[in-house]
Amino acid sequence: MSRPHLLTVAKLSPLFADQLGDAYEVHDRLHDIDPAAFAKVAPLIRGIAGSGESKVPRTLMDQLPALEVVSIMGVGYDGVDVSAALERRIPVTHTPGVLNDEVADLAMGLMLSIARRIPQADQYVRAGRWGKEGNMPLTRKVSGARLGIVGLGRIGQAIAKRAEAFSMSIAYTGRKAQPGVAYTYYPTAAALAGQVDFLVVITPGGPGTRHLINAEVLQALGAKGYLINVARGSVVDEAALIDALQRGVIAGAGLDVFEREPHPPQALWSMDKVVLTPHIASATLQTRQAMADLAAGNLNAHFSGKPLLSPVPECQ
Ligand code: NAP
Ligand code: 8YV
Repeated sequence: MSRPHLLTVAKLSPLFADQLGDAYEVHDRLHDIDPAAFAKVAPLIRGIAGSGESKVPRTLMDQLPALEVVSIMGVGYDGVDVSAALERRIPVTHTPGVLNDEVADLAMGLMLSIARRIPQADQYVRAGRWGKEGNMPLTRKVSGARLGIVGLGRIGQAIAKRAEAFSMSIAYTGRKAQPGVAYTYYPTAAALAGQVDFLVVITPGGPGTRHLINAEVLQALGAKGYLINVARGSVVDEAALIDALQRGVIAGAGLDVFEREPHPPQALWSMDKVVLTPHIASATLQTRQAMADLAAGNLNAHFSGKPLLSPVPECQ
């Protein structure tokens, strides 16, 4: 039997791509690279493989009459038009759970980095300033501080667990209070921001959360408050954030995600009160392997007629 044809919509991690090579006929980003060649194979494409940042719009799916499944190597799938997929009963899968620890670890790392000025301290030593200028100025304590989590889901809860070990007080916001959760619930991000020292954002992206963190929320967080974003760039109004940082409305920010990746605004590059990482929250060998195995496992399950391992909630 011929191998199913797949279209990749991102430069896939080799950990994922290498698992597809033997079992599938893979057309690597052909729609972007060679539209004429893509037009010829489009009727054969039965699956799409992508990453959490990938775009799978209706216009692409419309060109693929034989499409049966979309597998995303990432828990976020805000780039996929799930409604369009559902109309054609095309299941969409993602990789929830296996990256919770990793993303939570980076959130804590960004919190410690921005408050304790770890990147700046490293530079201070390397530039020989310790010997010449003496000790660095004092920084901000993280243990025991007040943490606010915007989006207490799988990853948000893993962050809370770590924060408990740091003796932090924990509060959260979401669209509703969660039954059985002891942390204090605030109905809006602004109400939460007003009560915390560190505000960590870990919701999905997409239209439902676009610019959830806006000028009003940053104002509420205040001049001693820090913002950490490990969710999606779209969740924070970046122009409002830059303005708030420039005017001292908030103390600083630790950012792993940006509105236009991989091109974060230059205004942030030279700022001393930010720590910037290039969307690396899940990027360890161990976690990316687990994500790749799950993403490939979903395709393999589909094409061997078995139940999908991790369809997105809308497809369950
Ligand atoms: P999850 O378990 O679905 O949790 C998402 C949380 O967000 C839920 O608690 C949900 O609570 C809340 N939420 C959803 N819509 C909201 C809204 N409009 N306003 C406020 N809260 C809202 O997802 P997860 O597995 O923790 O992953 C969360 C997100 O993290 C992913 O979707 C992805 O975008 C991001 N992520 C980023 C990286 C990275 O590399 N930086 C890595 C992995 C994941 P309610 O339903 O109660 O509102
Ligand atoms: C990765 C992510 O950047 O899981 C997500 O939603 O944003 C990240 O884990 C990516 O999707 C890896 O393919």
